[in-house]
Amino acid sequence: MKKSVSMFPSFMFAGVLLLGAAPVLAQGTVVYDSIPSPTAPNVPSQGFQCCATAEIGDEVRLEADTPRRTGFTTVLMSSWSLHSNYTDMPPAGYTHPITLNIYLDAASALANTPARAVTQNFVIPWRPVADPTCPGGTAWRAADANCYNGFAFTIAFDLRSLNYDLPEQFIYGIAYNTTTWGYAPIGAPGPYESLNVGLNRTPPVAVGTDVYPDGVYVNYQHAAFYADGGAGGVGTFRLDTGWAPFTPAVQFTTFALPTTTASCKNGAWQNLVRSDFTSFKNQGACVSYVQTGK
Ligand SMILES: [Ca+2]
Repeated sequence: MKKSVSMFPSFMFAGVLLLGAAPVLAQGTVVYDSIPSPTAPNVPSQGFQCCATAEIGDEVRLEADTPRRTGFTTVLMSSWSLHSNYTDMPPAGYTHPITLNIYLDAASALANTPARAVTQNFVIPWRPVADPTCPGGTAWRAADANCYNGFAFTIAFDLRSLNYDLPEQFIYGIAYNTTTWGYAPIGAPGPYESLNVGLNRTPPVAVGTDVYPDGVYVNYQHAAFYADGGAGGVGTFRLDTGWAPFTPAVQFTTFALPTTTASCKNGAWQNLVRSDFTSFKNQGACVSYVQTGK
């Protein structure tokens, strides 16, 4: 089923409306969603530095009869780094580049030739300080009273400027570098050694389809980490098995542009946008955009 999501806090919309000048950016349609809801203070995750990982993702099929123009891709991450170990870095977190790759099929994933790739710098939050009352004294205590060693948070890739229509089915990958792993290892220690990609362990996914419920796409640089012991290749982005019930936790949102005046009708204008992703005030504005491009 479809659901809409607001990408911006409501106070931002309020500010826009008060100013009256800036355009209101549209909401998107969620076309694939494996992020657990609600999300716990921390979630199971795939470590990159620990586990010789360069990229992890999945093959997904988008919800039928939904828009295809790229909007946002949100990825659930888990940070295990303490600010106290990196006091020369900002209290709000450290900045790390992370890449989202979109591959058309298994062959292009294997060849690492994505149809589209977006790299953004994200501020990675530190995990909260240890609570001595937690067992072992290293974990932090969350509002749910439980103790966690990692901190779950999301990053959002903005894919709108790609002006790209996603295929019905594709393979996505999340890639970043760590001290000794990744496509271009950094070669120096840093907090990215404790940055993981979050996993959902409660299938099936909420929106869209996980094509291989027991598999993920992953690039390990150690043969033994693959279920087949590396028989299918090592250091390539390919399908690995034995992952059930875990699946990477991501959400894709998309937009649609009106193509005919009829496509604006019966309330449909509310789910359409201009090519600059501004939304329509009413059906008439949508019809006018189709007719005049304005
Ligand atoms: Ca899967």
